[in-house]
Formats: sequence, C-alpha cells, structure tokens
Amino acid sequence: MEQPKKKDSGEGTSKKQEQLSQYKKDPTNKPLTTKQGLKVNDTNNSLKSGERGATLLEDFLLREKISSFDHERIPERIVHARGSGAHGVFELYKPIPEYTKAGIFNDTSRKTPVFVRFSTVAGSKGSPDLARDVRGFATKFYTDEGTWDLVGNNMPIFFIQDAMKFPDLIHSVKPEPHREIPQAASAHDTFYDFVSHTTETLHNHIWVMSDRAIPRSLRMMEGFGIHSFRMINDKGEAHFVKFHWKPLLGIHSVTWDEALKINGADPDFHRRDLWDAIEAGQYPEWELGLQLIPEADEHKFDFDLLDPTKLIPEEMVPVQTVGKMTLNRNPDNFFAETEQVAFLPGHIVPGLDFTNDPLLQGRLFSYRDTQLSRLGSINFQQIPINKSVAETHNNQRDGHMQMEIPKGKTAYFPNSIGGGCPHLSKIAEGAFDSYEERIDAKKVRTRSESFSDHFSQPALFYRSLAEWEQAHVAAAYTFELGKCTYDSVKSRMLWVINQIDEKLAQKVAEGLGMEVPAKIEQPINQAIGADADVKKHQPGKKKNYLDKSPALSQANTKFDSIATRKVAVLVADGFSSKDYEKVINSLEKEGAMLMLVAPHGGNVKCDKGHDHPVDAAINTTESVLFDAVYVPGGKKSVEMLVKTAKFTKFLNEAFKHCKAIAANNEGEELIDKTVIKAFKDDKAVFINDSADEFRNAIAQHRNWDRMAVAEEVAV
Ligand code: HDD
Repeated sequence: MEQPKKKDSGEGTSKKQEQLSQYKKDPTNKPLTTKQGLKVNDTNNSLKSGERGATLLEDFLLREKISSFDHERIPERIVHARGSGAHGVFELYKPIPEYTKAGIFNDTSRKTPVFVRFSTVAGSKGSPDLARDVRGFATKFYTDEGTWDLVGNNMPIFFIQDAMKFPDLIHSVKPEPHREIPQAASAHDTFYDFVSHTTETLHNHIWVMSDRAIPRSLRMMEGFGIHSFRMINDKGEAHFVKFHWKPLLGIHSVTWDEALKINGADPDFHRRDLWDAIEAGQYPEWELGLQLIPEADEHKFDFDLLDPTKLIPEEMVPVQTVGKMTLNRNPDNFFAETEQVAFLPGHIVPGLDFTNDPLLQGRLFSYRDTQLSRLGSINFQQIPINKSVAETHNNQRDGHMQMEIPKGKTAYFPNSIGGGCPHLSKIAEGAFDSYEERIDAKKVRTRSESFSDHFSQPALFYRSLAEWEQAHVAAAYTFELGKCTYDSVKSRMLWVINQIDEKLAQKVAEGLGMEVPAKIEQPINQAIGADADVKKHQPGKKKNYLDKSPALSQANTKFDSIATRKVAVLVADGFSSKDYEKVINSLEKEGAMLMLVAPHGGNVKCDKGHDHPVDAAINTTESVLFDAVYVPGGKKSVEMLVKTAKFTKFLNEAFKHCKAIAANNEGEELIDKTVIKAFKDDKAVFINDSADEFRNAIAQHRNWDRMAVAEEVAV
C-alpha cells in the first residue's frame, strides 16, 4: 500500500527535542560494551572452570548482564498502567491576556513542545486496549516558564468528589483481591457494590456505560481537565476555567461486540493505531477549548463548580477554542519515555492555579508521592522525558540517581557566601504566586451539601444521547450487571439506575431477569463519616436545568473526514485492477488506508498480471480491525474468495458492526454468499455505486440505522 507522504516530524525543531537528542544513543556500527565501556568478545557463554565445569563467580560479564536484566522492571502505575505516548507541539491561535498571564496563552509564535500519554485506568500494563474503561489523556507542556501538566481523562467528570475515596474506588474496580480476577474489567461484584453505595459515581459511571468507553482510536476521543482550575491575568484577576481537547477527526467508537473481538485479534489496537498514524505522517490533532467563568459567577449554577462529578454544559458556557495540539513524533524508546514520564497535576505555571476542588487537592499530593515509589527517587524530574526546558536551580540536593552536578559551597537560602544564589525572582519577573483566595472557615471533616445532587447530570447525559447511543448504554449496564453474582448488588444498582431513567432501568431489569425495586433497605450514600448526618447527605431529587446538551452526543460530532480510516480490500489472483484503482484513487487521496486482504500472504496478481503486495492474509486478520470493506470484481478472484468461509464471515461481521461495504461487478457474488444479500438497499451498502458514495458512508463512521437488523446477525 502506498503511504501518504510523511510530513516533517518536528525532530530537533523544538527545545525539548534538542534537549532529548543529547541523551539518545544509536548502536549502529558501534561495538558491544559493558556498562563501564569494555568491548565484549563473547556474550553467549559464561566463564567456567573447564568446558563442562561450574560457572565462576568471577564472571563479571555474566553478573552484569543478568543483574541488569533482573532489575529491568519498575512498579507499574497503580492506575493507568497501560498507556501509549507521543511527542508533539501546541500552538496558540489567539492571545488571551484578559484571562491569563501564562506565556503559553499569550504568544502565538511559540511552538510549545508536548508529550502526551493516553491510558486505560483499571488494567495492568499488558492488558488489552479495548477494555470498557475511562481513557487517561495526560499532556505535558514543556513551556518556557516551566513544565505544565494537564492530567485529564476522555470524560469530563470523575467518579468521586473527594480524594479520600480514591483508594476505595480503585480497590473496588481492580481485580478482586482473593483471586486477582477480572483483569481490565469493571464488570464484577466489588465495583458494583461500591458504585451502588456511592451515588456520586453515577455520572462518570453512565459515561463509562456509553460508547465513550470504547473509542475507535485514541485520536478520535475528547480530553478534559475535569476540575475547575483558575486562570489569573496580570492584574491578579481570576476566572474559573475548564479545559477541553476536541479531536479534529471527531469522536468515534466501536461497538461492544467489536471491542471484545478486537481484544483478541489485536490487543494493541489503540497503541498500534496511534503509532501507525504518526509514522504515516497523518498527525493526530486536537483543539484546546476553554470554558471560562468569572470569579463573581461562582455560585450562579445549579451545581457546585468545585464538584468534579459535574460538567458545565457547553450550551450554558460555550467552549472557546484557543489553540491546537499536533502529535507528530513517536517516542524512540517506550520505557525511557512513555513508561518513565511522570505527570503531576501540581506542575503548573504562572497565570494558572488550582481551586479548592477536594479531589484536585488530594491529587496534588498523590502524584508526586507515587513517582517516588515508581521511579525510585526524588530526582525523577531529571529523567530526560521529565526534564523541564526552563533552566532549573535550587537547593534541593542528593538522593538516588542524582544526574546533575550542582556546583558551589552553599545549598541553602538565604546565603551570602554564594552571592545569594540561586536568587528569588519578583512576580513581575515571572515568579509563581498563588491566587490570594480569602478563606475564613472552621476546620471540618465533611462534604458540602452543594455536592449532593447525584442524579441530575447522569439523567441529562442519558437524555442527550441519540437512540442508538441509549441502546448501547442499556446493553452495557445489562452486560456489566449480568456478570455480577450478588442479587443484592444488582437490585441496588437497578434502584439507582431507576433514579436516572425509569425506562432504562426497566430495560436493564428485563435483561437481568429481575424487578426494579420500589425502595431499598439502607440509605444508599454511605460515603460520609459515621457521625455525619447521613440523611442530610442522601442524594437530592433530580433537577432539570437543561433538557438536553447536544454536545454530549457522538451523533453530533464531525463526520467529514476519512483520513486514516482502514478499508479492507478482499482480493485473490485475478482481481479487477480497474475496479480497484477507481476506489483506491478516490479514497487514498483523502488519507484512507486501503489494505489488501487475500487468501495467502506474499503477492496477489491483478487481472493485468501485476503483482500487488498483500497486507494481510485472511487467516491473520479480522474485519473488526477495519472501518470498511470493498470487494472488487474479477471472475477468478471472486471464485476463490467464495470458496473461503472466512471471507464470508469477514463481510457478515462488518455488516453486523454497521460498517460501509462496497462491491463491484463479480464482487457481488461474494456479497450474495452473506447476509448482506437481503440488505442491498441499506444506505451503507454499495453494489456498483460510485466510489464517492462509499467514501461518504465511511466518513459517517457507521450506519446506526442498521443496528436492529445487524444485532440479529450471528457471527
Ligand atoms: Fe489520577 C495517574 C487522571 C484522580 C492518583 N491519573 C493518572 C493518569 C491520569 C490520571 C491520566 C496517568 C498519567 C500517566 O499517563 O502517567 N486521575 C486522573 C483524573 C482524575 C484523577 C482525570 C480526576 C479528575 N488520581 C486521581 C485521584 C488520585 C489519583 C483522586 C489520588 C488521590 N493517578 C493517581 C496516581 C497515578 C495517577 C496513583 C498513578 C500513576 C501516576 O499517578 O503517575 O498517583
């Protein structure tokens, strides 16, 4: 397959890339050495006393090699262990000095280097990519004023309101401790036991039941900073701000049936997809959007801006687009970069600040703490991927793996022996100063009553979805609860879902073969301290301050591009080169990736006798790895395809997953062997139609109108 021309990868063009290049090592034409630089003559045999003799302790080559190997692993992240990263750049569209003095938001000529790590939350490092889960979306901006980390997710809210509950949440969703089952899955008793008792989780939870939890690509999902942060201008005035990443390719997902199958066919599906797109020069892009709220409007909403389980509907506060991020370079080494990168919500720059969101406040402690056990030293910020591009000087000293050589006699402040250096900076010179927020309160261990509305926003989300999306949510609840074994847990969940939407609860109850309970025995929300007035903290009655928020539905995303869409072309020897070229010319010029799937590997010959390299032999691939399927004509080719059952399965499955399917001339004979025969008038099935129509259907991502019949297809 011809690859689109690779754009400039940006290598060496940013301060960060220049800095990283000092640490890179290339073994080409270099001798193998020990870690201390000795050239090695034999790395296959240990030193022995005699040919068949015992190995000698003296063998430092053996000891160094084995010992280094023994210590290759570091603890995986307790959450977000499975991840994929990429380098890129952030560019500002327009300065916003009225909101913030941060350099990154004031200088449109800057190309701020970034490193982004996407992740799943619950699974281990080697877990499959298509788990039903939240996706982490963490961005490290290497700004001239210091590193800023925006450590967000692909959903705009979080499960819990107070960091104190984070270990409970994570312990409930992780594999159950007695037998370490299930891996990378929320569908088990302990998670639903927790969720059903902790109704603040419901909003994030219903997002996880939606298609947002099974993205088609990391490049096709939104990102959110979640918390309300603060932007501060040079007059010291503050605005609350919520950060949004909007993917230029739109927000698209796979179906649950596909997700399950992709996890078997290619557990690295998302990681590979991100890597391949960047290698092909099809750089993923997101626009950065801001929702800004003047400090004076803090209490104007029906919810609390400090509550991370609430979003601000875009229809109430529009998202202003201020810049664009492009990921244009794959890492050179997974461990050195993607594994060792350390994000800290506490990494901010002048012009930005935190709020009192109690989840954010706890995060400010947790991330630094976790890096100490994960990376092993207070010097983790000296690891190349974590190193600031702004110069660093301070009196913090020593520790494991100190990589720098701080000169001078003094390591304290104030000093006169060292000339008072490193010296303090004035705020006008760019020093960080915290926003002067007035706090005058009693010290209390409690939850604000303004956080107790747990049902309004999950209901708003559900109401805002298209019918097909709602059907997916119902199926997801039914699947997840169907995997639970405690009736008490399932019943409590049904009561809780009923508070969101009665018809939804009814549908799930039918799937479980249970009744929706009219009431529950104990108070649901036990997330408050034992002495607290539990009644006071029961979730309040659902409010309706906005009927629908269209921005929440994937039905309203972008459907204009077919860039990077993978189209399987089913061929055998003798396929029609005329048919093939017509389609390939139309789709490839817009960046779609056509891949030849044939009965065998190697080459296939078209009817003109030319060899075409096969991208995948049918026994090594599955239709779930593609976005659309095309069958060109060619008598001999189609006769061969018809004989191989896997091609029929391939098409049936693509049909089941509502994908665009096209065939020309004899290609129709293969279609006639599949369920598609009865659905040739489907709006995403094209028999001898124009390549443009096929293109438009691919851009639509899926034909969800097909869903009802597609569900009946048994593959
Ligand atoms: Fe967290 C990692 C996102 C709440 C404690 N978190 C981590 C990562 C992401 C998030 C994307 C992976 C970063 C990477 O790629 O290395 N976490 C969130 C979001 C939250 C959130 C969006 C809520 C809005 N997290 C949260 C709380 C706590 C933590 C409340 C603890 C009190 N998170 C961690 C951690 C991790 C982490 C244990 C594991 C690895 C790491 O930090 O570096 O400290």
